[in-house]
Amino acid sequence: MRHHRIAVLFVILCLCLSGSGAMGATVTVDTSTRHQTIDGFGGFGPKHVWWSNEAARSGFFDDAYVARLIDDLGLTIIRDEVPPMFEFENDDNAPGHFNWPRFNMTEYPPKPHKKGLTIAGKMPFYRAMKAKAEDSREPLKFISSIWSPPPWMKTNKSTINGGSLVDADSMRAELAEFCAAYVKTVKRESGVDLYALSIQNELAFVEPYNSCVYSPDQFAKALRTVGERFEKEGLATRIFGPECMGTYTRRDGVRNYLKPLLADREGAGRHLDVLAVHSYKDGVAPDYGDAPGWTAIRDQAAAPLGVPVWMTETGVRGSDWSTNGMDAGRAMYVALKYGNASAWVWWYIRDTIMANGETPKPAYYASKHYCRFVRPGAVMVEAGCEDGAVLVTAFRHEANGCLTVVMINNADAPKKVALSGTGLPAQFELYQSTPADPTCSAGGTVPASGEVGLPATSMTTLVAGEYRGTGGL
Ligand SMILES: [Ca+2]
Ligand SMILES: [Ca+2]
Repeated sequence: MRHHRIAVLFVILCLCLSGSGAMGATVTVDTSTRHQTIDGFGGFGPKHVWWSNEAARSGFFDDAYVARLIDDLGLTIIRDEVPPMFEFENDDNAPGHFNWPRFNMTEYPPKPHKKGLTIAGKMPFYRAMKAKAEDSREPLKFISSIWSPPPWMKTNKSTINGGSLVDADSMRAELAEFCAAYVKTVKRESGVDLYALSIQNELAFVEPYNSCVYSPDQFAKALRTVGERFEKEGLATRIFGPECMGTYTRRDGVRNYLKPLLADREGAGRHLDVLAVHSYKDGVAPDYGDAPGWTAIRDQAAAPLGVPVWMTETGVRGSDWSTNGMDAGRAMYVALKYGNASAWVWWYIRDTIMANGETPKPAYYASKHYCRFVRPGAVMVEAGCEDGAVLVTAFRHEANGCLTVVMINNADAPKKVALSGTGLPAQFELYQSTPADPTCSAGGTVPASGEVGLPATSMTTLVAGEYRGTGGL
């Protein structure tokens, strides 16, 4: 009887310990098994929306916003829209010849007060971001997407309500000239070498705002024409796309848009440098996807083309740490882990992960766990935890001598974990976000040989090595 009672007590004790997380699980990091190289993390736009009337008078950003993105969040990708009215009338009838005075720097003809929708209105923000990144010696990539070609190139003669690019080689050549002129103009006006350009945002959708619909074949033909023009001009700007919904099998998803590229890898397929998707259901409601969905995009589309995967637009859900923050962290984790994504780019930073460009939301801090501590050029290495509620990714940056381990405790109970792996540094800096303090707070240093406490519903980043001021643009 006594033995029986002791056995029962032992079982209860074990249950209590595992329930409280006191029995540690092991997080394994294998730096010798390498996956994708990180291009960066970031989002869209300045502090005030580009279509704001007020900001046209007072400016679209301030120094505090720019400094916060570069020095605090650690943003390394900033996305923008290519202004369609940059060529609101054809410069001339020769798409092979730039008639520069006819490209429109300052006007948005339907709405003259919308200065943020012009090249001249946008360039101060580009120059400020570039200068701040250089001053802080942080890497920064600028990327841009076309929401609509100029109206005269389209079937509906408008930038809004869908329509298509006129299906003719001559008009594809005009689109290619428009893209090349934009890249050259951004360089001339801001000094920025545009890292990547998308020839069409969410190309399956008719929207009441700037939009344009491409069939998969039309997309492939336009992509090829723009890609060949970039080669001819010697432009290093990569082309990312198709910025469709991040679903593999749906009609408006990756499979259909990639089909003509995979069937013509030496032609059109050669010009897609990055496979980019948006994590939405419909262009508005976030859909962060799941492990099989991301893996299908990676294995069946990106891998055969030999290109990286980017997520270039999505929003957030909820408002508190447990929803807004944890959702953002899990979304990035799934894309990184199962899609081997090399970039994650939010929609308008000012509203998506901040409030009015002033106050960070929990999703800002969840992003920071990756953004600040995983710099471009880092390679995701194999990592995992025997406890399925602990979601682990790890990144090794050789040039910076930096190892970053990001751990999400997805459970409602606290956990303790021990690190295991060869060549781990002696100690890490710890940064943590919890329901009580969702601000990615510094928590001192922890020895790699000890246990790390992961509070319930939390994110923890361990980092060793250089991750600030490691290089310019
Ligand atoms: Ca033209
Ligand atoms: Ca021309």
